[in-house]
Amino acid sequence: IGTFFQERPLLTNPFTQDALLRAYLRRHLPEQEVQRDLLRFGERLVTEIEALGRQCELKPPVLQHYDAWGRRVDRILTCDAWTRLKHISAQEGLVAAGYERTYGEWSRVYQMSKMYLFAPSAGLYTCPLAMTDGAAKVIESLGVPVREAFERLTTRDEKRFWTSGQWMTERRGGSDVSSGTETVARRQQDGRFKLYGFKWFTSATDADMTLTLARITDRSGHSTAGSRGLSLFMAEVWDADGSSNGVEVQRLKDKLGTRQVPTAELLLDGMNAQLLSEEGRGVASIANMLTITRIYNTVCAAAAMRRISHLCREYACKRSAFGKLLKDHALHVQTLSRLEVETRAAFLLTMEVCRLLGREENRSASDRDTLLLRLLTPVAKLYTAKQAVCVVSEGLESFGGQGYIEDTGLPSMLRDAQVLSIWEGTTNVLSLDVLRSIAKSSGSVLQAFFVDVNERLLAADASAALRPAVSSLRTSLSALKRFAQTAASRPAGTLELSA
Ligand code: MFK
Ligand code: FAD
Repeated sequence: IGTFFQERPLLTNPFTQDALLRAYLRRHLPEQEVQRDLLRFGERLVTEIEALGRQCELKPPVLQHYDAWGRRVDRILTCDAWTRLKHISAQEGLVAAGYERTYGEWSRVYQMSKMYLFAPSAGLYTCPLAMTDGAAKVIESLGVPVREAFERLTTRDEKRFWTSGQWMTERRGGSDVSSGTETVARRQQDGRFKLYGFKWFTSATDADMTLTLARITDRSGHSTAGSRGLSLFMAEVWDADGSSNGVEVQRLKDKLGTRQVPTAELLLDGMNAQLLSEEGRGVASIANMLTITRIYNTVCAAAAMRRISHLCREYACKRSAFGKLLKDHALHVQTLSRLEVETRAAFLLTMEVCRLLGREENRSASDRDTLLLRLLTPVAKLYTAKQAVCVVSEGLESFGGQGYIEDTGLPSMLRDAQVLSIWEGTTNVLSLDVLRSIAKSSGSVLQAFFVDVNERLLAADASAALRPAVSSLRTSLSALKRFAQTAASRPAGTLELSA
C-alpha cells in the first residue's frame, strides 16, 4: 500500500490563529478578561466542542412518531452532543453576554466574537441560539411581558436555559409571510389563544418555546388579510411530561445540509399561545428578531470563511506537489490570499454591524448609527452569505480531492454554507428590504452611509498606498449617489435594483 500518508490539517486554537480578530479586540475592547476568556474558549473549542459538532453531523435528529404501544408521540430524538452543546452555550453565556451588557456598547462585539469562534465547530447549534437571542430581543423590545421566558432565554444556568424557535414560513409563503400566513388564532375565555395552521419550515423544533405569527379571528371566524392581520404569539412547545402543546410533527425535512438541525413540518392543532404584540403588529414586532438572526447569519458566514481559510493555510504548509510545499507555489498563495481578503472584509463588515447593534442597545447610538444599522443589517447578511459559498467552495478545492471526501469533515462546510443565502430572507428579498429602509427613511439611511464612507475615505486618503483604491471607490460612490436620489424619491417596491 505504499509508505506515504498525508498529514492532515490540524485545527488549533482559532482565537490564537486569528490575527485580525485579536487586533480588532486589542484596538476596541482591550480588557484582559476578554482576551483570557476567548483564549480559554478557543482551547475548549479544539479539545471538546469540535468533536461534539462533528457528532451532530454524523448523528442527525430522528423523528419517533409512535411509541412501542402505538401511541402518537412525535418525539424528536437528538444526539447527546446536541444536548451537550445546549449546556455549553448556556455555561459560556453565548446568548446571555448580549443581555448582561458587561462591556457597555461593546457587549455585542464581545458576544459575537465568541459566537464567531464557536460557529464553525458547533454543529449548527448557532441556529437555535440565533432564534433564542432574537426571541429575547423581541421580548425585551416589547417591555418584557413574559419575564420568566426572558430570564430563561438569557440565563447562564444550563438547567434553566431555554431555546426558542421562529416559526414564520408556511407553504404559501416564506418570503411573502404577510399574505402567505394561513394560521389562525382563536381567542379563549381566559384571554389566551389556540393556534391552528401549518408551519412548513421550523428549525430547532426541539426548542422549549417559539415565537410565531397568526391571524386573530373574530366570532364569525373572519380575519384580516395581509400584514395588518398578523399578530405575534409566544408558545411553549412541550408540556412538562414531554408531550407536545397541540403540535403534530408531520415529518423532518431531508435537507442538502444543516442535517444537524431538526427542521420539521408542523401541524398546529390547538396550540396554546400567548399574544405578545399589539393585534395586527406581528410583522413589525418580529422584525426585531429578524435583525438579530440576520446578524447571526452574517457572523456564521464570516466564521465559515475564516475556518476554511485557516485550514487551507494549515494544509498548504503540509502538502507538497511538484517538489515543494503548496505554500511555496506562488499561484496557490494567490488563491489563498484571495480567500483571506474576502474573509477579512466579511469579518470587518460583520463586526461593524455588531458594534452598531451594541451601541443601539446601550443607548449610545447616534442617529447616524441607528440608520446605518438598519441599512447594513440586510446588506451584510446578503453579501456575506453569497461570499461564504464562494470562499468555502474555493477552499475545498485547495485540498484537492480530499476536499470532496466526507470523513475529512470538509464537504459539510459547503452544504451548510449554501443555506445562508436562503433562510432569514433570500438575497432578493433582502435587497428589497434595503430599498424598504431607503424609502421608509426618505433616503436618510443612504445619507448616513455616504457621510460615513466619506469620513473613512478621507482618513484612508492620508496614506499614499491607499490613494488609488480611494479614488476608485469615490467613482463607485458617485454612481451609488445617483441611484440613491432615485431610491429616496420613490416608494419601496417600485424601484429598479439595476438603476
Ligand atoms: C446560522 C445562524 C443563522 C440563523 C438561523 C436561523 C434558521 C432559519 C430561520 C428562518 O429562516 S426564519 C424565517 C425567516 N423569514 C424571513 O426572513 C422572511 C423574509 N421576508 C421578509 O423579510 C419580508 O420583508 C417581511 C415578511 C419581513 C415583510 O414583508 P411585507 O409584508 O412586504 O411587510 P411590510 O408591509 O413592508 O412591513 C410590515 C412592517 O414590518 C412595516 O412596519 P410598519 O407597519 O411600522 O410600517 C415594516 O417597516 C416592518 N419591517 C419589515 N421588515 C423590517 C421591518 N422593520 C425593521 N426591519 C426590517 N427588516
Ligand atoms: P419563496 O418565497 O417562494 O421564494 C422563491 C424565490 O423567489 C427566491 O429565490 C426568492 O428570492 C424569490 N422571490 C420571492 N419574492 C420575491 C420578490 N418580491 N422579488 C424578487 N424575488 C423574489 N422558516 C421559518 O420560519 N423558520 C425556520 O426555522 C426555518 N428554517 C429553515 C431551515 C432551512 C434549512 C431552510 C432551507 C429554510 C428554513 N426556513 C425557516 C424557511 C426559509 O426562511 C424560507 O425558505 C425562505 O424565507 C424563502 O421562502 P420560500 O421557501 O417560501 O421561497
